Amino acid sequence: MTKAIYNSIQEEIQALKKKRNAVILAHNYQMGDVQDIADFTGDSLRLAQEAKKTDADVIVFCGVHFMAETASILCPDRKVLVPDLAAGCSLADMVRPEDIRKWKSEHANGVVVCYINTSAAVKAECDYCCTSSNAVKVVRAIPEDKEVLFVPDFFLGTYVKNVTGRDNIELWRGYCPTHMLIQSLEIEKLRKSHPGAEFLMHPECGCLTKSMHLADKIMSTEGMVRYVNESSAHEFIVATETGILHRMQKDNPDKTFIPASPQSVCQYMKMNDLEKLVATLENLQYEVKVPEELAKRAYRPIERMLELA
Ligand code: CIZ
Repeated sequence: MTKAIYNSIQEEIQALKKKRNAVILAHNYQMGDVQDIADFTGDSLRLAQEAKKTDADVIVFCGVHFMAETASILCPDRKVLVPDLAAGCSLADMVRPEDIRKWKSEHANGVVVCYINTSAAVKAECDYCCTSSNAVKVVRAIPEDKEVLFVPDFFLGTYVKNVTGRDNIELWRGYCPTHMLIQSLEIEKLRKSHPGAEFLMHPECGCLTKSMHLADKIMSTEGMVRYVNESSAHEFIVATETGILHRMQKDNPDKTFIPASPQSVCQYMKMNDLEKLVATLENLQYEVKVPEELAKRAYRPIERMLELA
């Protein structure tokens, strides 16, 4: 059989997508050309919700491993594929299921809230899941007399503690190395050199503990994207992984977006590319399938979050 000839790799991906009845989901931190070919771009929660709604037989998740696991948990009857199995998450790797079991055994009154950046095996040990857009809401829903064990992101946990004013929150000491690069000194300089710019900060940022007061808004990536579309400001300092600037700039060509730290590039997010996407669709590789028993347990904290959100 002769191989079809395409004018561009994008055309080839579109043809393969049709052949496989696939949907392509891309996280806000993906490379621009991967975001552009995707059917939906968003944060992990929005993408998982799109996965749940889709009629497609195949879900290609361009993001990192825990995100594909979440899609597999929510859509057990679909084939969930990732272009590169090595695209992991350093933050998610900072806590293991046995750590949670030990933590719980030391806090009999504790309720464990895990950030979505955790493995399915960790989620299965937790009571509630949350994202950066609903962490405050999730924690507020937990009775005041219960101790909250927040895992794994120390900075997001600190933000939640600050906003809710709750003292009984224990924080795991995990962090995202990419967001850790965003530090207060750079922020202070940028605020001075761009006095008219609005400053948007992601709650995973390393500067959060010192410079929370400097932010106009502290938001998830999806919150930021929505916000810049609606704001009347023309200039924004954006403190998160730089991949998000692609979507912001595309939706708002007349506005200026300044990365708080141009070095804040997640090496794992950038492992997916168009060539790998072709191989994914051609060979139906690489499948991420959370085993049924584990998926059932990991679904509970996600379901609680979705009910609240
Ligand atoms: O939930 C996500 O996708 C992450 C990791 C961050 C965010 O704020 O969107």
